[in-house]
Amino acid sequence: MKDEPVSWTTGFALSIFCRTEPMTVSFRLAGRTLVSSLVMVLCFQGCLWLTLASATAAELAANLQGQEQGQALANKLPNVVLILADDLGWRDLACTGSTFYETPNLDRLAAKSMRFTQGYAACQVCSPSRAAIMTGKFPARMKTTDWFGAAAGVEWKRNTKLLPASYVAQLPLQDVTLAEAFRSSGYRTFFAGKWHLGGAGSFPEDHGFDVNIGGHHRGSPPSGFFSPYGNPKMTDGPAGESLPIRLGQETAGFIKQNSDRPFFAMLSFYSVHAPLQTSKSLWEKYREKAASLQQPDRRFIIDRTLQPVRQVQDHPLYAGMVQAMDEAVGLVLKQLEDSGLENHTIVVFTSDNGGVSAGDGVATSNLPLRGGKGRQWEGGIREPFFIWAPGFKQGECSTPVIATDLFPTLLDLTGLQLLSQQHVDGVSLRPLLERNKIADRDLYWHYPHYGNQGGEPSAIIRRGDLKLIYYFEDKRSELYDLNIDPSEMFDFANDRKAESDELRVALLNWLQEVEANMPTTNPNYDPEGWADEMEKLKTVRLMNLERQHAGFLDPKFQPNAKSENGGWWDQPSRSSSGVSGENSEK
Ligand SMILES: [Ca+2]
Repeated sequence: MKDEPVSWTTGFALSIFCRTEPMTVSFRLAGRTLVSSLVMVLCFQGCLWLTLASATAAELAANLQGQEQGQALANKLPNVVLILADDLGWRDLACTGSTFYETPNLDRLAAKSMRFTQGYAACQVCSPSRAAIMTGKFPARMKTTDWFGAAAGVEWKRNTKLLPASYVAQLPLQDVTLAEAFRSSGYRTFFAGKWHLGGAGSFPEDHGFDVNIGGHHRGSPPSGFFSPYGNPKMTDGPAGESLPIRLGQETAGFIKQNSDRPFFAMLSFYSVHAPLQTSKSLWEKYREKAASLQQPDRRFIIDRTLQPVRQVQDHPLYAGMVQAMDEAVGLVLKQLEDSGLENHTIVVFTSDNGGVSAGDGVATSNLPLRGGKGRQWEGGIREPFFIWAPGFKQGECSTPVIATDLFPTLLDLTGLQLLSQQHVDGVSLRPLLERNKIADRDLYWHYPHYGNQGGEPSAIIRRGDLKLIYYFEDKRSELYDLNIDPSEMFDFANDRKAESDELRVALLNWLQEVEANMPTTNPNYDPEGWADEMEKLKTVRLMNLERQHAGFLDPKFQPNAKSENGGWWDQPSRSSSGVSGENSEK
């Protein structure tokens, strides 16, 4: 299996460039996905879970039968731990199909969770997606459609056909957030990590969190992933301390201190967003692993826009970051066990947008999904999406679900009252956790912006297996059937015109209904300049990128933490440094 990334790459690249037999490739990729999925370990633990207010008497009786702790647990509302990764791709975990990254703790969590294989972020970039988790509303409805800080309108300097739409750059204060809902029900609320939902007046503590460690206006760690952090909302640790490990420790500490009262803890990693930084020991580990694989002829392809797309998972710095985050998750899971709360705590894990296959650190590949962070294809929005709810079902669920569902789901699972006026774009997934169905519905995305990773101004509707992407530049549509073509290689927009028209009308009606902001024509657009840029990309830039990324695997690679693509950090006092669990001193 060691050549797997290469063969995926080749198949995908071929299907992009030679559209002769895309279906063959897609089926093959889908088959590989299935095999990967089957590798996921199924292990059932008969966990006690009292669903309190929403459980029927019969269910409650069944749950209590044979459980000694029943009565004690019934006196306390279930806890919730929501773990959110930053920029983690759908295939960035061993349990979701990666053969390069190592994630034993998340694999363990996944094994006892309901794993939603078609779980989505609400946007292909970060702040909108996070706002949707906090409010249960789609970003288009709140006008929070781009990452906070992105240029829009006349501030836009790139040579593009459209000027990106204006957007609201803070989490709306009038919304009742998930944290406020829990706090008003007596929960102690805790936030650690990346916020990126506004500045002063819109910090986590302004939106319902009792405790905020490290959350502020920025979308990446100010001074990187090792202390000193330069984070205005967090004290520094000892020089060289690992940020994800620290956030895991802070979360575990909060759990320990609050084990006798209901809590809602949100661990919102800065990982695995750029800058790409890891310890020397982890870089060495993954460099050797990558070097042992058959080396690809090329790591990147050009898929329509100006950012080359990574096709191979073999970035040693990124792999180190994935491992560090996984170890931090392990600390939290262990604390739940040590505090005797593992059967009384719902744990959710997901990410805010797809893996960065282009732009930024060009860190990973989301194959067999097309594209990555910022882009409108599945690689930009489909995520690992696990819900561990003790007493509910575990296994796999292929019903499409989305981050706005978390708000009503968590209220429902904890027995709190739903706030139907608030989480209007989500539904409770509880029926799916009971192996029942939820009503069919359309899912929508709206990104009237140009992503830094090559994303195009577009909106999306998903209905059943069909996904229509509508492009604002030229009002063109792409129609994909995700059941037979999860890699979005085969555009049916012309062949299945009636369905395409129907979905486009539904999408445009929805955009009108939510009064979505739209991009406008760019009077300064220079088509020749664009063509020149594309030419430069295909020659100089692509070659440089290939050379640079092959260089990460060179045994002579030298750390350079200040370079555009990061470097490793090495703690001077130890030869084997920092973030690895067994090496970690804290
Ligand atoms: Ca992100």
